[in-house]
Amino acid sequence: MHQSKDIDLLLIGKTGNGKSATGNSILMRKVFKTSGNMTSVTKKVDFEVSDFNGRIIKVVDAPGICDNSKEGGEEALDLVVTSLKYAIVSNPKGFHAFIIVIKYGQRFSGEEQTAISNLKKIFGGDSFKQYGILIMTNGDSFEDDAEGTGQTFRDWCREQQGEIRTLLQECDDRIVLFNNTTKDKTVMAKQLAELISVVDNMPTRGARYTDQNFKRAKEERKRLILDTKTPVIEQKTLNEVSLILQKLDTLIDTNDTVSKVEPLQELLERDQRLLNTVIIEDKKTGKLKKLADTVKSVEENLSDELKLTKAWTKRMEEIKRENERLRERDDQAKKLEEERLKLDIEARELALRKEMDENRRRQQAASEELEKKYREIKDSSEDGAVTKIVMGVTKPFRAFGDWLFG
Ligand SMILES: Nc1nc2c(ncn2[C@@H]2O[C@H](COP(=O)(O)OP(=O)(O)OP(=O)(O)O)[C@@H](O)[C@H]2O)c(=O)[nH]1
Ligand SMILES: [Mg+2]
Repeated sequence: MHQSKDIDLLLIGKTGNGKSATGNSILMRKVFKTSGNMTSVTKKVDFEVSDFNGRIIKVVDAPGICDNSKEGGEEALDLVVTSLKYAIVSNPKGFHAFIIVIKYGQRFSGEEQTAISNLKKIFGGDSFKQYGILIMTNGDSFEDDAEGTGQTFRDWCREQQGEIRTLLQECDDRIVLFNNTTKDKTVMAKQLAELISVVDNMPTRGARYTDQNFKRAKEERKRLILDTKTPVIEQKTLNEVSLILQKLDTLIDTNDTVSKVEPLQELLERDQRLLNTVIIEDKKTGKLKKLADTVKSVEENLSDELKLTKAWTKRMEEIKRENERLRERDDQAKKLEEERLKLDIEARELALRKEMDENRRRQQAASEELEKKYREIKDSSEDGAVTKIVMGVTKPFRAFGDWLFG
């Protein structure tokens, strides 16, 4: 047995099982708010202390754990984990025990089991074995049921089978029955004394569950949160993948390669963002690997299609450019030909003119020569000789000769 002056307790359990009411019973005063219906009441971590026979008892109350399969269970679990993390951090000395609150008269349902198993994962695999104490509320109902049967609570515990048996074993049979409705201080003190005795006889011998222990359970918590989130992430991711594939399908059917590039690029980026989210959510657990592989294969598909489309676009552009170049070349060739023709015509014109000029000059020279000879002949005025000469000159001048001597 180990008796420490202070006793620090953390209340945990499914919502509505009576954690806050139990906290009030332990502190022997009404400090925590309790609920009258099934909706959870405790939304944040709260603590109070009481002095019981010189022992300072601190009780930390926190939000209860709900059924994760229900809508919003994922956020509710996040809230519980955050709250419990806060409860641990804000009590640096640590806790002597977790008070796992269960309710008498309620079938130990799957929901209850999940709640317990999730709590165990939050604190770490062997945390209940070392630090767990069960408090069964609704002790008043038990008294009613047991009345006249002679059955004690211990007897009842021994008779239990199945999951509740497992839980009891897990907590090394540390269980106390609490009636939270009693106003009788003696009853209150008796049940509290019993609880303190269980705490004093824990095998941990006064050791506390601290932040260090909580940190060690980090991986388990990560997995638990992911387990709860996985179906939601899967659904969301697959919806997005389906939308991406639908768009890709319509794009593949489009013949206009140029107009496809941008939407394909956008789709690829959208898929890459999705892949990133899945990888982040996986938190290196490998749980979302299959999902990530699916998104990755879509990425590869998109990437291939984009590469092909880009290559086609490039080739199309090259052909277009080639055509333009050809057309330009045609235009240029035509221009050159025209230029050449023009030059040719001009050269021919020039040559023609030159020839004509030369002809003219030649004709002029011939005419002058003729004139000169005519003068000479005329001056010598010898008959017959003139005719002879005139008959020897060119034809055009023969007419002139004819006229002159005719
Ligand atoms: N009859 C009877 N009712 C109890 C007992 N303990 C708790 N209750 C009732 O059970 C209901 C839920 O109790 P709470 O203490 O609010 O439960 P909780 O676990 O703190 O719930 P959350 O804060 O929502 O997680 C309240 O109406 C309590 O009065 C008990 O021993 N006997
Ligand atoms: Mg409460």
